[in-house]
Amino acid sequence: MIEVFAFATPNSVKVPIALEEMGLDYRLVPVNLRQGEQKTAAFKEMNLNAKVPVLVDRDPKSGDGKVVLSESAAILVYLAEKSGQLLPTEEGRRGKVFEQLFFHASGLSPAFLQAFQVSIQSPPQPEAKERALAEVERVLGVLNHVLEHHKYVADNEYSIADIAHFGWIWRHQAIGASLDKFPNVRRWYGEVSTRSAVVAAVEKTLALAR
Ligand SMILES: N[C@@H](CCC(=O)N[C@@H](CS)C(=O)NCC(=O)O)C(=O)O
Repeated sequence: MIEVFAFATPNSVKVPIALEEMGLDYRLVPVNLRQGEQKTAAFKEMNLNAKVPVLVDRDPKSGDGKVVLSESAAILVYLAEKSGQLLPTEEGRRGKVFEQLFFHASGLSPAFLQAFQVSIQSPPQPEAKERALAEVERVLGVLNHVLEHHKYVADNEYSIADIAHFGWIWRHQAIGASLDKFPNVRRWYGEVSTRSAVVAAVEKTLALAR
């Protein structure tokens, strides 16, 4: 059984989505960020960086003992390799999935995180908000271009790269962003958000904060 230490957050939701898509058994273990549970010594033993998600696999495909992993993109790659799903083996297509995963980790995710942090600042900082949203729009523009000629973000096959981007784009309204100017992203978002695995994972992830 795989355990996922998570909360109702954009980085957390990626992991149950992948697990639902792959049909792997798992259990979500809530880590209440509002109460600072990610900073406890017990949690930091799993992830010194004190952030969710963390995956614990007591039954890895090879090797002894358990695997404990942080960093949502690394977890997605681990699960794809474990299940043999959502990561193509052909090197060019596999490279494209990694391109999007790295773009996610170094571009889209930091832009959305910055915009989220600015959006909850008190007192409000309109200039900082405008700057942060401009960067969100820039990265959404890049993705819109990618999706102009492809069904999914790494070519025409759904992959872990779609799951990575979905995690943050799922929260676009919360940071005050709109997909209206990005019709290809909107089309992709509508399609991904209605997949049964995504609906189930989102529901279970949101329940962590109830
Ligand atoms: N690069 C990490 C980022 C993880 C991350 O930022 N997690 C947030 C929730 S989405 C968190 O745990 N924040 C709590 C904190 O910073 O104290 C990943 O992709 O997993």
